[in-house]
Amino acid sequence: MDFPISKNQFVGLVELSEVDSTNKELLRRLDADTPEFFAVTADEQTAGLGRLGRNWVTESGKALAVSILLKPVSTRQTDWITIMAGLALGSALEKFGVKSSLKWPNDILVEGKKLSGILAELVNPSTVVLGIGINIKPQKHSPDTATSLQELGVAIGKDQLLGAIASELRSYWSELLANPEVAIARFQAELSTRCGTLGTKVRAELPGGKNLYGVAVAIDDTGRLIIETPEPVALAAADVWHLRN
Ligand code: BT5
Repeated sequence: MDFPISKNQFVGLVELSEVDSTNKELLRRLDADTPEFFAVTADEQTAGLGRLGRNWVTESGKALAVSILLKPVSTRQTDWITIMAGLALGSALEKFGVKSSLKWPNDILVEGKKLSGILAELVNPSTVVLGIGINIKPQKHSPDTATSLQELGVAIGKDQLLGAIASELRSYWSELLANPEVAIARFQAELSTRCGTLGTKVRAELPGGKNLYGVAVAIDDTGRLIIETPEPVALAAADVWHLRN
């Protein structure tokens, strides 16, 4: 289904100049009546969140930070939210001529550097806060591994970007709601072109700190990364580094 490229695709959009974290702010505003696709953005995050309590840099006017409420009805949908968001973002960026690559599970890379990160937080089985950060301009405190649209020579306004994300997310999410099994099979096929992790030698750091080395060969139908070490191991959560093949 096609959705108009417009930030009106959000069902209520709160636009703030400064907040600790848009994910946290959405949680504070959440009640039983908050509609799906309610969203919060901010020009600056003073305590932006990455995974595992890590920091996400969002300096004033330099990046897009948006959090969106999703209401999955089955774990099949919940399992796929992060990867689906990565595919939708890749597709939105492509509309502006940006060729990106998804690093499993939540990074959008361009030329090997991180343009965008995704943080999906499960509040309860039917409530997920999906946070997306995209660098628009270089930032003083972001790591050397970061890039931004400006550094890539791409001039996109925040509203344009937000509109494209809203429209692509609606489209991917409506697919996943309508028929999860069909959508997941399609996402798996799309991953073979959009996911730079597949076919790559990786080091995967597991949540306990253990490292695994192997070739990433597939993403299974629950979104886990399969690496051959050489015996296949399925990873539900890890930090992955792409190594030279
Ligand atoms: C992420 O975590 O990549 C998830 C980022 C999600 C941010 C959004 S912004 C809207 C919403 N509200 C929030 O509070 N958060 C979400 P992770 O994979 O753990 O990566 C975090 C790591 O990325 C950090 O430890 C840094 O090394 C690096 N990093 C921090 N800020 C960055 C930036 N602006 N650009 C690129 N890399 C960054």
